[in-house]
Amino acid sequence: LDDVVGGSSDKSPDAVPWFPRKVSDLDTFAEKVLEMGEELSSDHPGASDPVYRARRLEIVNKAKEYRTGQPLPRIEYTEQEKETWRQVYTRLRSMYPKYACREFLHVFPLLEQNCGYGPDDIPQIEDISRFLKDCTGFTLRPVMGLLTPRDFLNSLAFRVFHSTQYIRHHSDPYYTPEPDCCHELLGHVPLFADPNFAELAQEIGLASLGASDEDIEKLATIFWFTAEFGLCKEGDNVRAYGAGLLSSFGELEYALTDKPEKRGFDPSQTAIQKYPITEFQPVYFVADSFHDATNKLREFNKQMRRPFQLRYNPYTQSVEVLNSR
Ligand code: HBI
Ligand code: FE
Repeated sequence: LDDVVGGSSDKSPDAVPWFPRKVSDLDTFAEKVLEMGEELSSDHPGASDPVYRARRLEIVNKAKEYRTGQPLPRIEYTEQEKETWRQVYTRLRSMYPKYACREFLHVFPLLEQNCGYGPDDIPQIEDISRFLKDCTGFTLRPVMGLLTPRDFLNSLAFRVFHSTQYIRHHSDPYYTPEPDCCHELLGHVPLFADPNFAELAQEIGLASLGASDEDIEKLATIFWFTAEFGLCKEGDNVRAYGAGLLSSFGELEYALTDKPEKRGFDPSQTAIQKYPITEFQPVYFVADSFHDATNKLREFNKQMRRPFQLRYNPYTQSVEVLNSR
């Protein structure tokens, strides 16, 4: 079986890329970050601040050392970091009632009651992860920075979300060129507590295991237009559920005006839509519901070619490989 599925020595064009089979296999991603894990690119607002860089290193080193089963690192945040959080939290929190989807608005007060969400301090991922596990089985893992799209999506198959723990630079609280804890904890976390969204996210993850590079690109694009920039219908209204929107007041407001184009979520079209990464999106996709989006995605995934089938076993948090050639 291993000769065919996930064999790393096989370099033939239709060889199946290696993929994690069990949740502890995700430990192999701990030191594989794309950028800004230990370095900061020159256009990052914190790049020339040695104190910020040293602090980042301290936080990402804990992520580098973390292994499955250990308690998640607790970070004692500085007054300056808390102040940045306060500014972001306060401004976004006031917008949510008008712009966020109903699932997000249902969960947010529960995070305030159970996980230390509030303007005064940055919540700890250990507390959040326990809460999510109770809701949907999702857990968090610390990460040094950006993972490859393949690694990042693969972890969703196991209902694991990689979360950064550092915060953006204090000089510009309303801007970050990369995911930080404001984006993860305010944007992503609330939706992972919703059973229907959790299913959608896991479905993207399962489809990504052993997928071709071409299919990974499609799935990453689907992730972009759902989990990052997704809109959904609520009666006659449209609301936001994407984390990129829910962690950016500028784009959250803009997305729900009639300036951008809005199309219905349709995986075969959504998967090939081009998008800018440093500007507001010109096009958004609107889901009828998470359940409907999941059904459409399952249908779409059937046309992806993999020489095997997978079954997720939630008792062991592992995937079983079936019908391998
Ligand atoms: N890595 N840590 C991390 N967080 C993300 O949100 C993330 C990533 N790698 C790739 C990625 N997002 C997206 O570009 C999609 O390709 C999945
Ligand atoms: Fe994100």
